[in-house]
Amino acid sequence: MQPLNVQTLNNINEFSVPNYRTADNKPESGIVHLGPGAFFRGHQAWYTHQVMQKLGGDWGITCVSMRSTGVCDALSPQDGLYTLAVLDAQTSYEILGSINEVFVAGSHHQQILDKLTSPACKLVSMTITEKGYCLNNKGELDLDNVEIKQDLSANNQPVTAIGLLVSALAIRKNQGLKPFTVLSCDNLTDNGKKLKAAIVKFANQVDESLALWLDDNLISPCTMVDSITPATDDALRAQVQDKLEIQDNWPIKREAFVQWVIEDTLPADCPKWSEVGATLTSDVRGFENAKLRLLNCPHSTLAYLGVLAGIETVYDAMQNPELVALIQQLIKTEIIPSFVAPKELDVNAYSQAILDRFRNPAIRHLLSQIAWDGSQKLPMRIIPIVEHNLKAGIGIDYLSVALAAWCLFCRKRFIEQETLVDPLADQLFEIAKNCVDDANKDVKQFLTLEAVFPPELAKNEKFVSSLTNAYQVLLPTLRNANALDLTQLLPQTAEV
Ligand code: CS2
Repeated sequence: MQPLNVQTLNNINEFSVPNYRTADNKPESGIVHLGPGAFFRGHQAWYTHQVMQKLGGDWGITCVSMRSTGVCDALSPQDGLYTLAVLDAQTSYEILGSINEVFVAGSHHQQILDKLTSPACKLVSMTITEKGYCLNNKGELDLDNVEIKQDLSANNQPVTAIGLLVSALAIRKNQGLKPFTVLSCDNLTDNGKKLKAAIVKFANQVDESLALWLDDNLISPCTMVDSITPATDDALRAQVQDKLEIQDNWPIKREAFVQWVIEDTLPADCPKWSEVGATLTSDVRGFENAKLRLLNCPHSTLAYLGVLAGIETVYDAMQNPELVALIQQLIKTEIIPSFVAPKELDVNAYSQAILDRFRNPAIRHLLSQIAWDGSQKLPMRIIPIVEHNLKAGIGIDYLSVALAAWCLFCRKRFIEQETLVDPLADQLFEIAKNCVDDANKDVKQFLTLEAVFPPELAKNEKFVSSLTNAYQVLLPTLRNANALDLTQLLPQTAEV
């Protein structure tokens, strides 16, 4: 089987290949991207590929993996090229060429710094997940974070994205260059604002004048990103090999639906993503709120309840009538009333379309993947709704079910001695160790975790009682996946 690379591109006949990459020519890297995971490769790298396909331009992407060497090892031998499989009624395939190269922070520090400080670099985007920003529960840079402390105290190579960005921006300032634009593409509310604030706060610890310069000059638009991107599996590798007759080390798959909303502060000297379907708007917050609340919140709810019930994928969970009824009640009675949607969004239709996406039989999206990093995700996608609803006198009982399911999910991982993928795994296992199967006592243990439950909320009687009740109802599932009985939580009239 021939390997995928720029030499073999010409041999791929039936499928779309990049028209801007040849054996002896590639666009310059106008973009550096931190965190080239599957989501980035299926989403932003695809938009940028579309831009270059249609309009050309020097928008090649230099990728930086902050830790793992996997993407670099897989894509370097194939000149950054990879296959995107779009899963719908029929699967379509295209080869994307927007990635020029992949570096690893620990091994290629000088190359990365050279790229970041080159005048050609106009934009640094990132998908580093919620934890990559090192924020505290107020959404501000956590100066007590061990890695932030490390980056602030030593002259070593930075290990955090924030540390790396500030070190490059400091050099740009000294060289009289403009700062690059920074673009957060993670599921955080006000992601651009939080990112800029974190960068300025870090810079302020290093050099006050740098912080002032960044405060005045750093452009950091907010964004909302959306496309369901399950992890690559061997079945996809085999499928790509079979269809394209080419060996691709790391193809990517995603659903056909794709959305990118970017704040209209994006400077002109950036790829024209709006020419290929991205939306530029002044109200990203409205879209972000809608997506975090109507997609990510139900996603996490399904993930934790589903894992407790021994269900593997989102599609499978959507075949369970009780789970679906619970999600529908959650959406209708607690999520939709919790926020003001942008004028152009029909919330009911949007929410229905999301549930239809969850039912896509072509997508095998593992609940255990969505369950990762709960301590980082819940404060973005569930806790703000609870806080809002308590103030506004709106229900919180279904939201509590999601949170109780998460607590029990952490305990389940502990009891079964399985890895808990979460930066707070040690703390969570310590809590799990102290649990005694008494809902009142166990919930109290979890509520001590300030990173997830702000102290005000942890003291709120209505919340504590709702969470305790949900925990009590779900407790039997901890040791018996068949024990999930949601009927007690659903109104008598709910359609199951
Ligand atoms: C999911 C998201 O893993 C998760 O937490 O909720 O990755 C979700 O699939 C994307 O945000 C969809 O755009």
